[in-house]
Amino acid sequence: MKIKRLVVLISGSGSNLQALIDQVHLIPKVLAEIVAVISNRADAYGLERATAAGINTQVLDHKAFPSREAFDQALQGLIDEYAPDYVILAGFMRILTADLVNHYHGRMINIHPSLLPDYKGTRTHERVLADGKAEHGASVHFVTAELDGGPVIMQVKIPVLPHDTPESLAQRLLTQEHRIYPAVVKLLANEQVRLGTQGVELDGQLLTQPLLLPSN
Ligand code: NHR
Ligand code: GAR
Repeated sequence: MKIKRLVVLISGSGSNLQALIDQVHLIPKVLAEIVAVISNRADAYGLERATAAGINTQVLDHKAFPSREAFDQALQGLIDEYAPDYVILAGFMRILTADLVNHYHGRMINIHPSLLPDYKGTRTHERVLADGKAEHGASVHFVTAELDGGPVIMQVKIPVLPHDTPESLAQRLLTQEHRIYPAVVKLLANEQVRLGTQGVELDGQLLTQPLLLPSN
């Protein structure tokens, strides 16, 4: 099997990028290489993580473009220079146009900090607490034009604890994000998971519900 080329898009800290560097990038037997990290923000700490790992970095500042369409056209051009097999959103905070998303149909994934389809959008930890939920989690999904609405590949669940704040909940979930995202990228790189016409397939079988990452 050919080594899969991954482009990772970030906007911030890049701790999920770090998990991919540590658990996926050029790890023996995984067959995947992060060929570039692209940020829409020049001050994203994740750029330093990429540089430290010897990975190409690019900054494309959305504020330098007159419209979302213009930014996305430039972004698509930049991504395609690296001829990726998969495009991985890791804390990337810009909504993408349908044209860009469709160009990478079945080849773009995102990690979202909620048990989708619940709590699409932002400030998920705060909203989960406000609603008095007993459980929270993260979802890795194929990206489609519908925001946070694409087919979910895998989820991880955590309990909400009595004294949780949005920050403590976010931190505990992040630890699990760092397990689930590499697990999904490995399944893609090994060609075990794909997006079929009816939904997500694992080893050629249509999933009737998302995979659940075992808790540790
Ligand atoms: N684009 C499409 N078309 N579909 C998805 O499912 C996407 C997407 C782009 C990003 C990540 C997503 C998340 O996991 C993602 C999924 C940013 C916003 C947002 O409101 C919403 C969802 C996600 C990422 N962004 C504001 C905007 O105007 C800017 C917010 C900011 O800069 O802080 O783009 O949650
Ligand atoms: C993660 O919690 C990720 O799930 C979330 O942002 C954080 C990024 O952390 N993503 C979104 O909210 C996408 N809109 P990181 O930069 O340390 O990986």
